[in-house]
Amino acid sequence: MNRRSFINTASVAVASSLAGVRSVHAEIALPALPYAPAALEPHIDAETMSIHHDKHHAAYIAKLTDALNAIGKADADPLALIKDIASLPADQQNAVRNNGGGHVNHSWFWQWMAPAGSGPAGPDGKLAASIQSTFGSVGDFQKLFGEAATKRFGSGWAWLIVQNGKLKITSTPNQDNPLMKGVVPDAELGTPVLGIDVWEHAYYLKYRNKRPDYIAAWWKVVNWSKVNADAAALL
Ligand code: MN3
Repeated sequence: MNRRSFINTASVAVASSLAGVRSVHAEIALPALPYAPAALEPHIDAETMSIHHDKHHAAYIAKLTDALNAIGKADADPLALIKDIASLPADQQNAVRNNGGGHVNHSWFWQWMAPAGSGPAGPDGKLAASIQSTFGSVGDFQKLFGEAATKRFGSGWAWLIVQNGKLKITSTPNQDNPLMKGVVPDAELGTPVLGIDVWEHAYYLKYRNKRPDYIAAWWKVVNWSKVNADAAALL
């Protein structure tokens, strides 16, 4: 390398490192699991939790980061972006929808679970009252929610949402969620207070093709203390 090309190379390196400092580059952090990967055993196995969190969730974050950098929205709140996908450049809408949804949905999902026996065993307070008036009983609610989760064809989620102060069970494909206006039908928009991931990566290692068995076991690790509090604030 002659002196001129060395200087040019060095200048480019300095300029690009300064640009890196000046611009806001998206670096969305993978939220830590709020418990050890084995803490939900035997209902959800440690290997599934580790792969699901460390590999799948991390992959959504990496792809979301690329998409946000591509549209110059590195410092945007992913939750705010996925509420208004239509406002984004057309060529990045799918990437933000899939990976922004993936990031947001999984960030919630880890918190909606907790080690069995570590908190309340079911709905209480305002949530319990609203479940009773809306669905009849907790058992009726769980049956309907489980049906929504079982019937979701392919990959997706079932949700308990609060819509205008009322509970509703919905389901979405892929990584869509009930806050995605313009993606989800208006009648199914609302704030999720509980959701279950029914992608095969959430259960296949332990439950194989038996999605209903996974759903039945998952109820044992629902974090009712969070769900009760979040629902009470919206009902
Ligand atoms: Mn998943």
